Parts: sequence; C-alpha cells; structure tokens
Amino acid sequence: MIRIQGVEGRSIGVLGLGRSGIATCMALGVGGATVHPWDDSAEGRSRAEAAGFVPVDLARSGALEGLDALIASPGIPHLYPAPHPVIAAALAAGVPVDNDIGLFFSSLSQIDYAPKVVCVTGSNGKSTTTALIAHLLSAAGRTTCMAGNIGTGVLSIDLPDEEGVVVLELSSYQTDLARILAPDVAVFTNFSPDHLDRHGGLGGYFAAKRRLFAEGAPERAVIGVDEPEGRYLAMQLSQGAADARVIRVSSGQKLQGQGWSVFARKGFLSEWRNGRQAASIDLRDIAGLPGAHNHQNACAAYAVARTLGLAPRQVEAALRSFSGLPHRSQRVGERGGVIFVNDSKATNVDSAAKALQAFARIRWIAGGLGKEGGLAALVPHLGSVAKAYLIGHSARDFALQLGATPHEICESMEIAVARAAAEAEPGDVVLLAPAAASFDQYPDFEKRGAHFTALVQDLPGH
Ligand code: UMA
Ligand code: ADP
Repeated sequence: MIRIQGVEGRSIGVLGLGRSGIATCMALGVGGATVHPWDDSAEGRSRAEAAGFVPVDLARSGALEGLDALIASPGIPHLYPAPHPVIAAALAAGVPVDNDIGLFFSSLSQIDYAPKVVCVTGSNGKSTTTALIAHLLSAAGRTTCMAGNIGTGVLSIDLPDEEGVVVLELSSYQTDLARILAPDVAVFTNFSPDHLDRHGGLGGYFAAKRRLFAEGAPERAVIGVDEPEGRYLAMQLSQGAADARVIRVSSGQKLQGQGWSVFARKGFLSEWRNGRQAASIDLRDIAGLPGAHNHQNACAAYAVARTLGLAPRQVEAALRSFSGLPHRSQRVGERGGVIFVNDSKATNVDSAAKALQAFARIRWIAGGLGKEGGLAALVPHLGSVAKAYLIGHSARDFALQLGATPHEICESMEIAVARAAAEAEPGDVVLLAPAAASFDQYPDFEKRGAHFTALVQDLPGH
C-alpha cells in the first residue's frame, strides 16, 4: 500500500467506498490523515467499517467544514450530468476535490526515489495495452505493477524499486478529476464516443483524456493517430513530425516520415525512426493478439517498451507469450474445427466492429442493453457474419437493424450458444461480441463472458 505523503494531521473526506475508495482510506490513514469516509450505499459504508473506519455523513449540512480535501471515486459524477451533492457542496465551499490518481502523483513527487510511471488512456484497448506493457516489461526482468481502471485501486499497490515501472490504466473519469497527472510515458490508444453523459458531450470527453498529456507534459507520448483527435494531440505535443517526443502509432497507415513511429499493416509491425525502418515483427500468428485492433495495442505497447530501453527482439519474444486478457478476443474453446471466442467486453459498437473484422466467417452472438445510436456504425462490418444470434433486451431492436444479414432471436445465452454451435461449420468462429452492456441479464460483462465460456465448455464433444 502507498503511504500518502503530505497529509499528516489533515482532515480528508473520501466519497465512494468501492475499490478505489477503500484503498484511498487505508493509504490516507497510514499517511497520518484523519479520514472521513462516506458512501451513499449501506454496503459501501459497511466495507469501510470492516476496514476499521467510521463513516461520516458528508451530505449533512456543515459536514465539509474543516475538511482539507475531498477525494471522490471515479464512478461518482463530479460535473456532468450533475455533480454529486457532496461534490457540489465542496465546489461551493472551495474545498479542493481530487481523486486517488492525483494523490498518487502528489505522493510520488514527495518521496526520494521515483519508479517510472506509464499511463494508458483512450477509448478502447486500454486494459489490453496496459496488461501487454506490464507483460513485456516483466518478461525483460523489470519489476512491474499494474493498477488503475484495470481493476486495482492505485493506492493499494506497493511501489516497485527505482528500476521498476508502474503501469496505470486511466479512464476519462480519472484523468478529468486528478489534480496532478505526471506520467513519464503517456499513451493514447484511440478515440471513439463513450461516456458522453459524464463529460457533457464528445468535446468534454476528449478534453478529459487530453489532460493526461497537457498537465504533466510526459517525457514521451505514444499516440494512436488513426482518428483526428489523435492526430491533433500528436501535433500539439510535438514541434513537428520529426520530434521524437511523440511516437505515432497506427493500425493500417504507413507512417514512414522523419519522426518515430510504430505501425501495423497486413499483420506486420514496423518501427520507423528518422525515415528508416528500425525493426519489423510478424504479428499474424500471435494467438493472444488477434485482429487489427490488437495489432494497434501491440504497436502502442511495443513503443512504450522501446522507450523504456527494451530491444526489438526482446519485445518480439514477449509478444508471443502474451495470453490476452479474459473477455477480450479470448479463445475459450474449439470443437470440430469451430473456434469459440469470448469478447464480452465488446460493450460498444466500436469494439464489436473491431471483433467482427478480426475473423473471416462468424456466428455472431450479440445483444444486451443497447446503447445510443444502435448498430448503425456496425453495418459496414457485417460482411463476415454468417448469422447473428440475438440475446437480451436489444434482441428485437438489433434484428430490425440487421437487414439482409441472417439472424435469429434467441433471447438467452443458452439458446444462442446451442444454436450457433449446431449450425457452425468447420472454419467458423462463434463470437460473443455483444455491442451492448450486460446489465439487462448479468451483473457485469465478466459474468456474461464466464457464462458463455461455461456453456461452450459444456457442449457435447468439446
Ligand atoms: N457511490 C456513491 N454515490 C454515487 C455513486 C456511487 O456513494 O452517486 C458509491 C457506490 O455505492 C460504491 C462506490 O461509490 O460503493 C463505487 O465507486 P466506483 O463506481 O468509482 O467503483 P470502484 O469500485 O471504486 O471502481 C473504480 C472504477 N469504477 C468506475 O470507474 C465506475 C473501476 O473501473 C476501477 O477498476 C477501480 O476504481 C480501481 O481503480 C471500472 C469501470 O467500470 C472497471 N470503469 C469504467 C470503464 O472502464 O468503462 C470507466
Ligand atoms: P478498455 O480497457 O479501453 O475498455 P479493453 O482492452 O478492455 O479496452 O478492450 C475492450 C473491448 O475493445 C474488447 O471488446 C476488445 O476486444 C476491444 N478492443 C481491444 N483493443 C482495441 C482497440 N485497439 N481498438 C478497438 N477495440 C479494441
């Protein structure tokens, strides 16, 4: 656990007592602060009690008087669609509002050694890229720890030694609120609309992500330039195309100019520097990284590894041993020449579109709690779909949007897996890539993916 520096004797409110909130209470406690934890749910408050803290109702009038700061959890709105009432009161009273990421960086600046910190943000591929960076560095013998949006509150980690690296996945919620963001290396994977309600629209969402690059000026920025937002960011952070402070990354474009770039085309990763090719890696048979979207992640992680001193051949060997993350393009079974892939994390249309482009002939299990805009953006990628098996709340709505693509309303995962498996031919991929949230039928995308995997493993002849 991290001992927060500079908070001894201070009174600090902690709003939200989930993974990040409880880790924050503990780290503030060992740092010598008086902690005032609060959560709107009784469950959250009992978590604090179990950890030895006494909840203090921060919503009652006058509760913020004397507080030196309020630390808010990422899931709690701090501005849009409307600030949580406790945050609104803190803003009105002039109490500084921060989060665990801001505390992490302010503590790091006050200790007498500094491991490198790599932060990864972007719309899709953050977790995969974060895990891949950690894997590449560990394989090279560097002490590595991974935290942030990937599931571990950053303040619960033990800092590695000076040669070590902390790899943080940061969501837009986290980059928007943190008062200090000072990574050594910052990564922007790609950009597509998400979480718009929490950022007052697309501009606010991009602005939240840009803070990671604008606030602390990382020594090196690795930027995916396949969308205008990435190109704009790369332009703003560099003196020109030849400035090696920015490594430009693409999946699909040749980036062979004077600067530093890493791109993937037709399954081959290329590193270019000063107008010359520095390395090339064949990614096509790496089972843990299927599809052009994962090749984008591979390029970003490769660029970070190179920046931290790894050699191309060292990175290549480690890419091959990456097994992927559960629920992201995860191969969970094979039966009679049919491959089963769990991409339950494809909760939005952009990530589902990428999954549909990763395989040639697909039996596609989709549906759940659909998002604004429906399937419109997926229509150009339906060519690989032999048939769609639709589940959940959005099944009928999705069916209306699929046009001539063969489809069947299955309602449940059980029926969808059974039907897809029965109809699949050798060479087909049965792909769960829902393009929808899971909450209509499951507590989260992990449970949905686990259910799919269990059903696949129970198929006769598997
Ligand atoms: N709460 C309130 N009042 C509210 C809303 C919530 O008191 O109005 C309380 C809840 O009762 C609960 C706590 O706040 O006890 C939950 O806080 P949280 O939602 O911030 O969840 P944590 O468990 O702290 O998890 C957070 C991140 N969650 C979100 O950003 C929503 C986790 O990312 C992250 O892994 C974790 O910190 C550790 O850093 C998850 C996520 O869904 C995976 N992220 C989003 C995404 O990837 O799309 C951004
Ligand atoms: P994030 O942490 O940003 O949500 P994940 O690595 O968890 O990203 O992947 C989320 C979803 O997006 C999965 O369905 C995954 O297959 C897909 N995905 C992974 N990398 C990319 C990428 N670079 N571009 C688009 N989609 C991606």
